[in-house]
Amino acid sequence: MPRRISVPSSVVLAAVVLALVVSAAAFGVAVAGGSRSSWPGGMMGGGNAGGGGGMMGGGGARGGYGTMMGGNGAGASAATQPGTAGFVPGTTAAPRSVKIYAGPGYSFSPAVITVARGETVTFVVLSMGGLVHEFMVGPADAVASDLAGTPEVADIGMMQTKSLTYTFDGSGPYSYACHATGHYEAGMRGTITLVG
Ligand SMILES: [Cu+2]
Repeated sequence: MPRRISVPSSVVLAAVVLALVVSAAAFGVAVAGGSRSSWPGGMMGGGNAGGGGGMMGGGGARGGYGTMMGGNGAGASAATQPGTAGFVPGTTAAPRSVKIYAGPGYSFSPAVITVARGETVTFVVLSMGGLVHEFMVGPADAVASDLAGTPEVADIGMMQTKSLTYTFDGSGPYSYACHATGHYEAGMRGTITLVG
């Protein structure tokens, strides 16, 4: 009967919306906290860069996204981008931290990352939205074909973070992708621009 069906379903819908709002807000806080206390960029930054990132992250999911982009472009350990004066490349002892959003949907943000030839980068991948993602990085042909043995972190669930460290000591080209079923085909991939 319509009445008995419509009332419970609207309650369920409200609960789902509430859960999404709450989790999005919690994620924003987590990003802000992480950039200050545990992520290398925040730790090494101190001062103005670290504080700025934290303030931007406090605004919830959208604020957190701003923090991510700021972290890549103007974060403490990446005050300058590869190929520009003053850039300090990551090493195996002190990898450069690069943050990436997986999702929402079948996309990575950013979709293009610049890396200095030979440097070591720790990719910190956060999954947004309700899909479970993977993150694979390496030579472009291996990534495109999902070649066994190519470095990868898998099962990155909603609001989860997983890290993967990779050294770009080959000739390239390099790329990254998600090979959860159907995701790569839907366009979930990114390009590494090698400089230096
Ligand atoms: Cu995916």
